[in-house]
Amino acid sequence: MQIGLVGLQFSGKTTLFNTLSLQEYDPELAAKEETKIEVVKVPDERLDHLTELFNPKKQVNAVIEFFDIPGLKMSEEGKVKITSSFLNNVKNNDALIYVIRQFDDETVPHPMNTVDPLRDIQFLETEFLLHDLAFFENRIEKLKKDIQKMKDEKLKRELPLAEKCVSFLEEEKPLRDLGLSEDELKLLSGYQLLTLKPLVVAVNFDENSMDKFENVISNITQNLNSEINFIPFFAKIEYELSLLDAEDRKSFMQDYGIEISAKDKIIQTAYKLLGLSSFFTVGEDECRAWTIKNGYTAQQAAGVIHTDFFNKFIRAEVVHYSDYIQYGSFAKCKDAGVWRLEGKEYQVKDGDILNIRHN
Ligand SMILES: Nc1nc2c(ncn2[C@@H]2O[C@H](COP(=O)(O)OP(=O)(O)OP(=O)(O)O)[C@@H](O)[C@H]2O)c(=O)[nH]1
Ligand SMILES: [Mg+2]
Repeated sequence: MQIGLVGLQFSGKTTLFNTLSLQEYDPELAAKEETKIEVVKVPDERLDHLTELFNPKKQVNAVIEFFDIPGLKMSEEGKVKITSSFLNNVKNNDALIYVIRQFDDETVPHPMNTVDPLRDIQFLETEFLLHDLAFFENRIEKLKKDIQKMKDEKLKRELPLAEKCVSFLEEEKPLRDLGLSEDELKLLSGYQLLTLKPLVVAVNFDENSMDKFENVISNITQNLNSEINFIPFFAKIEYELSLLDAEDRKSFMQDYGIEISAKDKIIQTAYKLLGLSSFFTVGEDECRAWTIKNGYTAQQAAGVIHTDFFNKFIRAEVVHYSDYIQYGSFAKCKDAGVWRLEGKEYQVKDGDILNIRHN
């Protein structure tokens, strides 16, 4: 799973990225105009606990890939403009996080000169909307020609869908709010539409702007055409805290009134937003968390571990994490009747411990 950090120049993307990936902020590296990629472990206390119990050779957490994309700058004509390299970087992601600046700092220029989070969000939304609209205008023209040439049922179904998307975009609404069905989403899946990507807006506050928090968020929500998930965070403070050891970090977080770190908030929200959950495999060699989409069957989950497990699937042995913790061993789980053998259609639950039986 790939998540892109997107925004205007100097909004705090690299500072957040370094907080997520526990790297030191290097101003020279941060100034380079290239996308940086980091694989970030998904923290999971349940997995930590399983590792304590099984004492395996290694623990493997689920991971998310974060892409730190260079921000949009003021051009020579004195305007912030979207570029094709920026769009290409954005397209590749499964979900987007807009990193929006609320912090005030005269030494860090804002590319639009003033701090105005609502304007910055609307700027990105409008540009992405126009991108999707332009895509559909070309696509519809091509579809009409192709439908005349060949009698393709799929193309015929795509045309009204494309037209529906255009009407929605023309009302200045992002496609993620259109409530498309599974089938419709499948038809669009090859197109990397920007306003269809799940979105979180992370607003970067500083110590001085903390008390404006309620006002800022309500001003944004009242003026946007879309219901958006917000994550307020403090890039600079949280970056500094991420460099401390766990205990100091906890006590400083309490001092600042930060209940959940930006890292945990972002990962939790991403999981929820993308409809993801985790299952575990355990053993002497490794205890591991695997990421699946909600609703995956046991066979699909087996396929995440290995395609052979999908093809040669027989049954899954299943115990839920909470049952395992309650009873303390697989044998005791069997006695209690919470250890089950499930077939390929079984829907895996977040926190299931699986052992796949295969040929
Ligand atoms: N005062 C203050 N400075 C911040 C905050 N967040 C980031 N900065 C500073 O702003 C500057 C730019 O931060 P980056 O994280 O590199 O910004 P960016 O969004 O990655 O910028 P580009 O990659 O150029 O688009 C750095 O000097 C940061 O230390 C903040 O919350 N408060
Ligand atoms: Mg950066």
